[in-house]
Amino acid sequence: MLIKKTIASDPKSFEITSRSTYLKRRDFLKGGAALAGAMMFPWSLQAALPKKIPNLVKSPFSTDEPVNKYDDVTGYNNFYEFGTGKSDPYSNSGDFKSRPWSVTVDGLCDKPGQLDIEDLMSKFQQEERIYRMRCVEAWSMVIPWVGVQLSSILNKFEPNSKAKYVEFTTLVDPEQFPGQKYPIIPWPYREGLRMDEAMHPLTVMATGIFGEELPPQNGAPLRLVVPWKYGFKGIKSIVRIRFVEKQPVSTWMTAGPNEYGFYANVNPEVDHPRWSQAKERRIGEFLRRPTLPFNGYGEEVADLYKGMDLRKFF
Ligand SMILES: Nc1nc2c(c(=O)[nH]1)N[C@H]1C(S)=C(S)[C@@H](COP(=O)(O)O)O[C@H]1N2
Ligand SMILES: [Mo]
Repeated sequence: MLIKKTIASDPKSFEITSRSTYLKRRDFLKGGAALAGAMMFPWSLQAALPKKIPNLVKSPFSTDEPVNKYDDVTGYNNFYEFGTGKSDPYSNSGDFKSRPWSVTVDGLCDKPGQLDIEDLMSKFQQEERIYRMRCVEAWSMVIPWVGVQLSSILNKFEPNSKAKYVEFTTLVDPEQFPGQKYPIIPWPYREGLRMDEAMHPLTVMATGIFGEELPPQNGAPLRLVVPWKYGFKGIKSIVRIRFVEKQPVSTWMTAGPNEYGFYANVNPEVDHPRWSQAKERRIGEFLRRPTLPFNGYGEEVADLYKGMDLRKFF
């Protein structure tokens, strides 16, 4: 397994550039609009400030590519529950409530139960992992995720030998998710992983970005990150995790079975029926770059698919 070491004191590009823009914007908020609002609604100031996650550990799994700007990571999103436009999730999620929050974990396991978000934040070591993300729409970003290795969560519930897959489900709440008032895709959003994919050390349950708790548009309070797969596998605002025997049917398989498969491994050789997957535009860059098999994580994960025809299992 190839692990790139990052040195803890390395100044990451977001600390130099976007971080400072972000802080400036926060100062502006503090001094201006939010303060005016806070005088009338004193509780609003606190809600506007993202919470820093304490005791972060830098993960050796990180890439050392420069990270994208905070404003792109939080302003250019796919989250159809808030609308289909790239800025809709930012614009429509201001009042989203991600507390209290718990996830039901059940199915083929010996200790079914609940995963409480406060327990996840306080009892599990939060790591920062800088991963590439590649969307099926042929753009990509590099994001400093904060999160917990998914396997360490799943193991607490003791999946049994019948469990072959894990199914994930997003919250249904049309009051908070205006997009759910329309049949854009079949709600709730669902995703799935094979057990070995779910247990792979690169697979993360993310709780934050840029050292702070996830903003709603990025999937608060917890979402999946599977860096070698297309972005749509990274299901947001999860409320249920279920161990199952049969391969789950994901939302996008239902919406377009010949366009989106279960595996969704980033593969420059298998085109989407309506466009090529050979290249990608890194948000913030002008020229497109060639897409790497498994999004550049092939050395770590290609073995999981040994002997499988990846054109058939796309
Ligand atoms: N519940 C839910 N999860 C979702 C989506 C969505 O519409 N609803 N969009 C997916 C897609 S297509 C992508 S590319 C990623 C985008 O994650 P980001 O906005 O944090 O970059 O979220 C994924 N998770
Ligand atoms: Mo996507």
